[in-house]
Amino acid sequence: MGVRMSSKSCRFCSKPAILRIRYSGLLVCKKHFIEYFEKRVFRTIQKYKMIREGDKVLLGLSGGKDSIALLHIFTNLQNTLKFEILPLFIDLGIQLNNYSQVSSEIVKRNCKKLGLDVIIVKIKDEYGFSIDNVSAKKLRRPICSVCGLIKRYVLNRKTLELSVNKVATGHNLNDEATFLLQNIINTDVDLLSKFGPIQPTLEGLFVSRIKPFFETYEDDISLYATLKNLEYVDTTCPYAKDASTLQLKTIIANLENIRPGAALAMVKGFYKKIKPLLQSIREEREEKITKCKICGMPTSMEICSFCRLRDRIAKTNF
Ligand code: Q46
Ligand code: ZN
Ligand code: ZN
Repeated sequence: MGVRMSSKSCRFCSKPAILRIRYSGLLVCKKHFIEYFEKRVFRTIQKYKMIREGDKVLLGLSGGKDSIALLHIFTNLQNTLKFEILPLFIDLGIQLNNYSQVSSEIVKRNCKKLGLDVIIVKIKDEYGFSIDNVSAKKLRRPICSVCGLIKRYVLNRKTLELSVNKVATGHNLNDEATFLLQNIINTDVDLLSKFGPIQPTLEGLFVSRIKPFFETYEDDISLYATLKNLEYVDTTCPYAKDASTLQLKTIIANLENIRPGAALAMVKGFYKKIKPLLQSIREEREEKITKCKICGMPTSMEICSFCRLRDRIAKTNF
C-alpha cells in the first residue's frame, strides 16, 4: 500500500490525500483510493482471465475482511462481468469467543444487505464433528492443517452439488508470499508447482479456483474495508495463535518494511519465471487422481484424506 499522508492534496481532486500509493507514488484521497483499489482488483481478474460471462462462482466467506471485501467487489462487478455469485459460509463450530456464531451472523448481514442468499454448511450437522471436537482430540496434525483440509473438502463437495464452475477465495498477496516462504522452507515442489492466481478445471474432479486478491496487499484490503465501512469479523480465530504461518506472515511484513514491494515482486516473479520450470518437472510424474471409495471425491489414494480423518475422529468418543 502506501504511506499515510496529511497535508497534501489528492492527485485527482482537491481533497486532502490520505495516502501515497506505493507503486505509482500517487497521492490519493478516500474516494480515489477506493477507485484505485477496485480498478486494481478488476485488472487482476481480467489479466488472469478469472471470470467469464455466464460463470457460476462459489465464493467462500469466512467473515474476515478479505472475503467480505471480495463479496462487495464481486457484487459491484456482477453486471459488468455477467456472472453469478453463490456465497458460502462454512460453520466450523468454534465456540470459544462465540467465534463461529459471530462470523456467521456477520456473513449473513453482509449477504442480506447485498440481496444475496448465503449457503451455510455446519460441519457438525453434516459430518458429526466440529473444529472444537477435533482440537479436543489432540490429533498429531496441527489444528489449522486439519481445518484447512476440512474447508477444502467442503468447498469441493459444494462445487459438485451446486454445479458451479469456479470457486473464489479471498487469499491476498501476503497469504501468497507466506505460502511461498513456507513451501520453500519445506522444499515442497508439488505445492510450489501448483502456485498461482488460478487453478485450472480438472474435468469431473475439481473446478477452477480463483484468487482475485493475488496481487493485492493485505493492508490495502484493510484500508478499503475501513473506508467502505464494511462489517467484518475483526477478531482472530482462537486457534490462530497456534498457527506457525502467523510467524511467517510477520517475516513477510518485516521484509516489506525493509524493502517495499518485495512481496509483490516475489509472488509475481515466482509465478512468471519459476513456476513454469517446476511445472514441467511435475508433469513428468503427474499423480493419478481417482475417486475416493467412501465418498466419491477426488483423491490420489484409495480413501481420501477427509474420510481417513473422519474415521480417526469417529474412533474416539468426545
Ligand atoms: S479458522 Fe481454521 Fe483458520 Fe481457525 S482453526 Fe486455524 S485454519 S485459524 S484461517
Ligand atoms: Zn481525490
Ligand atoms: Zn472420501
